[in-house]
Amino acid sequence: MLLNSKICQLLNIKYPILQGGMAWVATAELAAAVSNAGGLGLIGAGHMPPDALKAEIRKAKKLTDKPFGVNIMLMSPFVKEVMQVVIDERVPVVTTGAGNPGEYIPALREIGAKVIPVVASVALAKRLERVGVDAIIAEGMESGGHVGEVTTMALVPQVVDAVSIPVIAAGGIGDARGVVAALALGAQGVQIGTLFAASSECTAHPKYKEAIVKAKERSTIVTGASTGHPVRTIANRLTRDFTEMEKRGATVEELDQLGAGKLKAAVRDGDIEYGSVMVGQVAGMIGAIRPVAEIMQEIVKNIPEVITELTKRM
Ligand code: TUI
Repeated sequence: MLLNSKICQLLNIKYPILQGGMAWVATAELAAAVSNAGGLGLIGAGHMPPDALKAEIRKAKKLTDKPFGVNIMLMSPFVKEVMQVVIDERVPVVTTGAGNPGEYIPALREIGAKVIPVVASVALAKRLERVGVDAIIAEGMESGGHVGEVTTMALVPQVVDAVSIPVIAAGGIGDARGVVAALALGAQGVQIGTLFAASSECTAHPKYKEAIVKAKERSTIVTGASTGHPVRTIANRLTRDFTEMEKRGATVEELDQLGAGKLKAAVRDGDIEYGSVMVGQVAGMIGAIRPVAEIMQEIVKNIPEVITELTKRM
């Protein structure tokens, strides 16, 4: 009953569990696996050129007959072209990150795509509700990758109170306890990234996935605040160099130069020492690489048990 949320009806899915649209990590294989398991899989467009995204969408269409979406990273140099690809391919759900998608919303709504921006603040959530988005993903700073400054615990209820469209909680959710907590905060659904990145179907380099399994709760660090694009990654040689350069007052250009290509190096080439190993703080509670269906079933099975345990304590 609890799982029969507004998000399931809006997106035509069984469970209100979205997979984060992680650049380089969230390929067609992962997205299709999550959609086949009853959630909403997303392809992370990241900095993909339009042709590569089109190929990835076509691959996902072959791997699942369920709805799936595309996450568009608004800092991408190809943002306009990749928006056109999702429109041409009639992708049913578009999530956006790292910016304000306002100007693209009319075109996406015209093809009937559901538009769900990721926000890190109440102000942007309110602005986007007025422009006509279908739901909001409120993402706390526990997340991996590009993060805001407010935790999930504090952000989600404030966004829930500020808008009347459904809110999906993201950041710091790694099992059924996290899902129930998000629902308690008023969210209608959750978005989960790091846990799905550590799945068998995720095509990321085995060393990247092992880094998630090995991580503890304090293994990640946020760097890049001085560039205006703070990013959470596993602390390693790259973050040490980055922090040193930030302390020495390096320019944004120098810092961007240091970060260029480092996410791909970590995720695709397995360079976890000098790559940008973007993962969330929940990495500390992930103990094994498991199939997506098993991860999903365990969460769904444990939700009523978590709630029962809670009510016993009342
Ligand atoms: O976008 C993400 N997470 C990401 S994007 C990414 S790729 C990247 N690579 C190198 C440097 C930076 C990013 C890796 N992880 N999450 C969604 C998200 N969006 N979190 C925070 C925001 C956000 C932040 C500021 C959204 C809007 C915003 O301000 C826009 C405005 O106009 O107010």
